[in-house]
Amino acid sequence: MYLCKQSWRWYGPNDPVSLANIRQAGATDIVHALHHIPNGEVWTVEEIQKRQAMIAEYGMVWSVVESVPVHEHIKTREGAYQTYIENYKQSIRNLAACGIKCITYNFMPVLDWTRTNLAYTVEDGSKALRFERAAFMAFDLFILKREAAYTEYTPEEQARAKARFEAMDDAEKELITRNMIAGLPGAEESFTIEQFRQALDRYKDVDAETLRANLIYFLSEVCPVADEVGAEMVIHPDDPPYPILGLPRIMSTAEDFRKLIAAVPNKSNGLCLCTGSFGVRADNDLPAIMHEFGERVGFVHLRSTRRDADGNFQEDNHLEGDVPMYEVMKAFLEIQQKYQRSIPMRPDHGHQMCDDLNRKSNPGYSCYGRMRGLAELRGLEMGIACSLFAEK
Ligand code: DNO
Repeated sequence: MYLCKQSWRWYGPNDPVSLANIRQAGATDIVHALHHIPNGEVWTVEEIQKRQAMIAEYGMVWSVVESVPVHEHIKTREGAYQTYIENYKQSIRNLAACGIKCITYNFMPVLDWTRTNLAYTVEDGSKALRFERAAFMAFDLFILKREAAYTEYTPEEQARAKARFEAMDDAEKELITRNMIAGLPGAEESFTIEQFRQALDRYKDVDAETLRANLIYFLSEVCPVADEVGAEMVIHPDDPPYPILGLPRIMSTAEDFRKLIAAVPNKSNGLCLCTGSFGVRADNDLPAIMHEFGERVGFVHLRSTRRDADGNFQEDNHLEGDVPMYEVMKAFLEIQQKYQRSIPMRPDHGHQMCDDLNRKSNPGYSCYGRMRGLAELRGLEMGIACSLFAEK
């Protein structure tokens, strides 16, 4: 029987959640990136091997890269983008030569994932990540002061944002600014407000179709290399899965991924199925996405969110919230049997709970919260596997 590879994201030697902790959580595979290498430069075999050795010391294996970041110039197709693409190809070759063949990336302009609140206290006293729409609009209209925002929000939304902004004290304004633009873990960029305005400005002539064409160009360049070395490029969906701050977003739905496959049918053009990101939209049917793209699902992030009618969402415990985790896990097991391979999965994000509340960790990447997530998910997997798939 094919069961998932239980993996865990490790940010490197400075991650407060150590490799020793991860091993005790029961993960066997590590998801990792060379964050110290500037965006756009080649990852050398030597640097890759150094990290592999550290991980091997704890009896685990580095099997997924998250992420080799895509340089902004590739997304806007300007400047030295061709050089960055060549460097990217070389990094793929080097990673594959070291045996690491699953490469995660995203194509979100300027910002990677976005939340307004990184420590929202939930009913049981643990802390969760949250996206509060009124606070987000207040940031956009009255802190960032983006002109075009007035044409994008309805008068009712603007009024809600204004009331929310007026209720903020200086500390809250500062905090939301930091949360929005200082770069969440995994994002390779961080900005001041002025730099952020300039970064947004670089997209003023890049609409969704241009961005999609740029992604397709990038894939048509790198996928043949990935095919050749047996690697897969797995795209992470947009988080949140819709346009924000006037920036286009092109990987938010099944239809978005269909378009990518139609344009670049190469085997290596794969998907990182993140249930938390896709799951924020009620129109994304997660088990159906798992089945439709099964052959191309190279990596899975399991996480749940809870959304409300006002456009807010918060991260929920892994088996609660809007994501139908039983159906997702069942579909996940089904595709692994169908394609006869074990696919890496990581418990994505976790609340801060228990001793997490007394120590610092990367937002979303706590120790106990993720350990609870992994424990629940592996129990769910075993239950479904034993009752439905065990060979009689
Ligand atoms: C957030 C992560 C993302 C993800 C990138 C992939 O927690 O899921 O930062 O790593 O978007 O490129």
